[in-house]
Amino acid sequence: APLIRREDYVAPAFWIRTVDISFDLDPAKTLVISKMKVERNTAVPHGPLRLHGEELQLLRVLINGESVSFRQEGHELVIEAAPDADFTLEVRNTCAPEKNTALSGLYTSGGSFFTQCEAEGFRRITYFLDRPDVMAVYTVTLRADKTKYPVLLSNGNLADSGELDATRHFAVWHDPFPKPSYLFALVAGDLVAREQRITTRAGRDHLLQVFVRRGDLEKTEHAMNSLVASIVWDEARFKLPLDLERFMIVGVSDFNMGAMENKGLNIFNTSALLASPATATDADFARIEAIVAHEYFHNWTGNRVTCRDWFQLSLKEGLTVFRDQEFSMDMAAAPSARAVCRIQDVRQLRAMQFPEDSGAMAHPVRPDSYVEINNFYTATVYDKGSEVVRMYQTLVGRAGFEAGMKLYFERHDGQAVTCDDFAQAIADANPGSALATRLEAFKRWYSQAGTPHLKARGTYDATAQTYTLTLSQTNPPSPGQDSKLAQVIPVAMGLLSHEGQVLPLQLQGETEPAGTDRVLVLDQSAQSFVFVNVTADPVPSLLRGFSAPVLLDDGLTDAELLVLLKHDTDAFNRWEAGQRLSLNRILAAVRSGKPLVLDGAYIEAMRSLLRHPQLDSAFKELALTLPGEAYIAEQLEVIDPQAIHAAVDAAQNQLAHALRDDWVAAFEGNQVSGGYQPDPVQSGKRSLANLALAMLVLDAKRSGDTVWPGRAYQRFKDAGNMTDRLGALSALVNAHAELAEPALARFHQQFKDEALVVDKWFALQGRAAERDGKTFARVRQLLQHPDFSLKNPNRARSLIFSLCMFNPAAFHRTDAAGYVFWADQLLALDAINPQIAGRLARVMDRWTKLAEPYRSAAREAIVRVAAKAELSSDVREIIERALA
Ligand code: BAL
Ligand code: ZN
Repeated sequence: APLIRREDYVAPAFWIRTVDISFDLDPAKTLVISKMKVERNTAVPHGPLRLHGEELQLLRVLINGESVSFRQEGHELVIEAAPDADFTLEVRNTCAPEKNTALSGLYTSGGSFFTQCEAEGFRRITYFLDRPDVMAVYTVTLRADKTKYPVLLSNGNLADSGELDATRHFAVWHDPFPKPSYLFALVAGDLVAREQRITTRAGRDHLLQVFVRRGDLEKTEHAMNSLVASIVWDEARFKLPLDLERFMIVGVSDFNMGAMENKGLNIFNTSALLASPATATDADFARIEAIVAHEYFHNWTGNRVTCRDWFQLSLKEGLTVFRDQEFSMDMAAAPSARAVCRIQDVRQLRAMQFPEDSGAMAHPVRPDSYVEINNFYTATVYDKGSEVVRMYQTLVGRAGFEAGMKLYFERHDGQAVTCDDFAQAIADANPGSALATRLEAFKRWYSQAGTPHLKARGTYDATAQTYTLTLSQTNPPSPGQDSKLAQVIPVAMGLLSHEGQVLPLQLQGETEPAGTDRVLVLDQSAQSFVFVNVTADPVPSLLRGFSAPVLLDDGLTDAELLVLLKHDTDAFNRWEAGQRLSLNRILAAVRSGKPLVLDGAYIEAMRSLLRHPQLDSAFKELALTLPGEAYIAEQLEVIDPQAIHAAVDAAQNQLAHALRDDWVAAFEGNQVSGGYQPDPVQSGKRSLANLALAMLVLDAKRSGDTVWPGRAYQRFKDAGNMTDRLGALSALVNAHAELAEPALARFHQQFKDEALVVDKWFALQGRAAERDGKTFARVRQLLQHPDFSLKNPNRARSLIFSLCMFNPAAFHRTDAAGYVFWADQLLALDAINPQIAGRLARVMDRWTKLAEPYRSAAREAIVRVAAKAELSSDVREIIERALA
């Protein structure tokens, strides 16, 4: 497959204005008839009409009702003799939905039909100009057996429906909004719907529907509530209303992504849709709320204004992630709960995006080239993209950002545009702002890959009462980018005295202090900021709220970090100070090769956090959770996954032991009474109680005590909700307690008919803390379990990805068995579903940084995969980049 370059973009030679498409739905062979109104694009050189098509059987091609000569070149249908005047094009073809295990295009799942067209799935349905800058108005006719497929859905509004004969029926859907083909969707099946009617602020009535399989209806209440909340929020915050009479969500259990924002007909992975207290955890409830919101928000950021080409993917994804993160924070409401949201988002960024940004697949937020666009639905495009949008807001303020969004829609509604268009709109709405005056430099966030390293050093002059803060940045090279320019880095900050008092912030040249919290903008490789009238040697609190996606070295001592941990007014930095104290100790142990021994000062700091009378339980849980092993690895030049794990394990065990009585108090003090609610207060208590229980069971393993494992087993059995049940089960499993086995067996027996819970059962075992190779051995055994299948993406992820991606200590083995396992599963998966296989291939992104013997063994496994002739282009691209 060829490399596609951003700079080679040319507008299409033809526009398709309307599509009248019909489907005679049959799992083995579906007939598709597509009639299009086509116009030549006179703005580009005259050329043939080239339509994309893959895995299709072509039956006929007509232009203006007459047959026309054409040829097939690879995945293109080429018509040389297309007229200059507007014409109608009719294409007939068939496709085979039941054979479609790639889950891209039209496929069957559980006896129903579903589609997934982003990014390039529509070409697996019919021949088309399958690119996002070709936008058409669609009318869709579905014909199918009425008993097997009583529900027939597509985008937009239902225009007609009825019987065809004794066994078949039809429906006609019309979507008035021109859209790119990637937003097309259809669903046909035996589904039931939860319905709600709403009237928006604008006074319009809408029908909201959530379609699922019979039996799942009661698990859709949370999704429906989340949808209503999303609609209300987008109208209030950004003045963006729902624009369709009907808004539908459909759940499907075989799905590559979390969900898809098809216009008016969102299709969801059931894992991102279905929740009941008995089957879903608090984290699931939060994730569902965020994803329902995300897909809904795409209706404006993605659908009304879409991407000109796939290099601009972050235009819609970074922006929409930012919007869903803001929504989740606003839903959490209380300041402390907002901080918890932010901490969780940053933890995710550090765990997934930072390693990506320093590995073989490092790419800018707006990539320059790709072979397979599916490989670029990445943490960089999504999560770093969101951080870039957040920096706009930090630089122009919240009101300025809202004004920028308004201008963006005024200019571009109905268009397919670029990241530059977005940047220009935000800047133009904020003339003279810190953004507008540095716009070109700011846009380096789109073009330069890699995580900037920000260094901060301060000096206090007691006589002059000045504090000079010097900020500097380095931007390490990444594949294809050897040297880089300085980034524009907004550094939100404050100063505290060593006693914890907040100090006023007055920069040299200012006549009075400008508050106690401000944003410095670093736009050079180094800059000094001089604060005046500083009455005490300050402790700087930098990058508050994680105001830029960088790695910060502030050189603070333990004593200074302890000041921030106790007193910082910024909850994020308070958490960060605790993480840094932990990180410093773990890194020292890993670097020295000596066993980790936690010191008294650290233990006491953690104890006072845990005992703190005012801090929220949710915050305590985050503060007492050690940094992730992937993030720890990012701080090291050479990665020894076993050494990292040993240090984390030692820290965990010592915290468990030293704070034992405090963990007992935390467990007992965080029991929830009353009915289950997935709100911040209840879920915070459950998360801290679960952490405390895990610590107590871990410490019991060391001491041989049987009381806490027994209590955990009891709690597991009696739990009134999945969060508590899974928490107790994972405490037993991760500590390798004897009761883990009967608990796992009982859990499976109890939930064997709940696919999403069986996924949790596999995932828990795949992620279980490694001890003596037991976890790895168990995962290998579980491959043979009758419930395991590589065909269902959720199931494949639950076992294979859990081990390879989220369990470094079980995966990186001195005998290389983990890598052999990876290569075997990757090749098996690639033959079924290249997109999912492409994700699994990413596990080896960072192999060059591994210590021996891991490095050589990893290389051998990668080379074995590369030697396979019939790899998908998805996996081939990742593997070639890894070996480059
Ligand atoms: N557009 C693909 C799924 C999502 O990001 O919403
Ligand atoms: Zn999205």
